[in-house]
Amino acid sequence: MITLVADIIQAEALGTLGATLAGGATYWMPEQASEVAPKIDWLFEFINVICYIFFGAILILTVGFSIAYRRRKRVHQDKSATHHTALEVTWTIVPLLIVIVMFYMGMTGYMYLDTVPENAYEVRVNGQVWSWTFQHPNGAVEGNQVTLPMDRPVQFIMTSSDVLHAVFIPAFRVKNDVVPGRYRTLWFTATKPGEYQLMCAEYCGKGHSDMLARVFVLPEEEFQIEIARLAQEYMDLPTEALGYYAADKLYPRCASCHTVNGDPGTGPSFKGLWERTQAGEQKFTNGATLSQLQKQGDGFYDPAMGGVQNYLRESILYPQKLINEGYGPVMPSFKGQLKERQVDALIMMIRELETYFEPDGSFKPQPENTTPAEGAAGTEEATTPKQDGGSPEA
Ligand code: HEC
Ligand SMILES: [Cu+2]
Repeated sequence: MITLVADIIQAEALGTLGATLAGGATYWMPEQASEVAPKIDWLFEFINVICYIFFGAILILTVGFSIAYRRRKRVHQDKSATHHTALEVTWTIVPLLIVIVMFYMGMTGYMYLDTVPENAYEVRVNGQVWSWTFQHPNGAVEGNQVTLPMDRPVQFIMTSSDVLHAVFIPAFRVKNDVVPGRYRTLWFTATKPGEYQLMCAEYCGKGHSDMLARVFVLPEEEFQIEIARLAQEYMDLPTEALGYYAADKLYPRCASCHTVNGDPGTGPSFKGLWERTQAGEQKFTNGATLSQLQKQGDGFYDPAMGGVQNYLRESILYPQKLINEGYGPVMPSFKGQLKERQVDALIMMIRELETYFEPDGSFKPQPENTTPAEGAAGTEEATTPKQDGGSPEA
């Protein structure tokens, strides 16, 4: 206990005096990686230190008075004074001034964060259970990761496909809600190259704690190269690499609901999905079965006429059309979130699941010869798809 208090005092002294731990982090706060971070930390410390001063002063006076005026024989027991105007004015005016300073600093900071600079780099952010999509002005789309320029204001224009989410990037000290049916914005200027954590800060259901994204900040020149590469990423891939691309880059956005090892999740496992669809085994909440649908109409679902691909593509883009029996209508639509070629890539992955995943569901790395030309930062580390389907109850 005593060492803990000593630690806090020491760390607090470090943080407060401006001496910092690695990367501008203080005892309380993570690394400072945006232009507002030091300002926000300063205000936090200011309020913190005032709290310490008052805590100490009140504690000392309480203990001191308790001892000085405890019940004793020789103490005067006259009634105490009812007023002391000078004292009362002091203890009203001083805290009032302090609170006004806090309000002023908080309010100007809030206004500053609420006013987006005009030249900001705009990224469209979409939240859906339980993943993030980021769209760049040049058409590049990233899932659960976003590449951003350094030393330039960045604006997130955010919407949700389903429920309330919130974007929170602790190292940048910014956070804002993401609300279905309206746009919300958030802006910051990243000041250090590196990788940072973005998380959802609004409880949005079972997979909420998995709703994470990585933020890559690159110096301007590297950023320009990387963003151009990202826009072409899946277009340039040879067809045989598409399945790996899907397993590595796209499947993580399905992993909170669909496993690849056969375990049940919020949605049906992808294991055996191709075969089930070919055989028409799916039963839907409207009473139909897929094998019935395969025989009807213009052959849209007929496996002999590309019906398996049609069914899978439709399930990804219009998931509410047919709901599998035993599951809820909770899958978000990926229309607009995935490009056609990315949907193709996912279908290819589902078709040959064993090529891309071990039986236990872990990701099989891509053999060397299909690796696209060297990737820049942000693409080197493979995202290991979740193995448990993000379903803690299961
Ligand atoms: C929030 C959970 C959730 C996410 C995320 C999700 N799905 Fe689903 N998915 C479901 C549920 C629930 C069903 C079953 C109900 C239905 O048919 O809509 C389903 C059904 C499907 C089906 C039909 C399965 C069958 O057996 O007929 C396909 C294909 C599919 N999802 C693909 C995907 C792909 C690809 C992704 C990622 C890009 C994805 N889903 C992301 C919940 C999700
Ligand atoms: Cu969320």
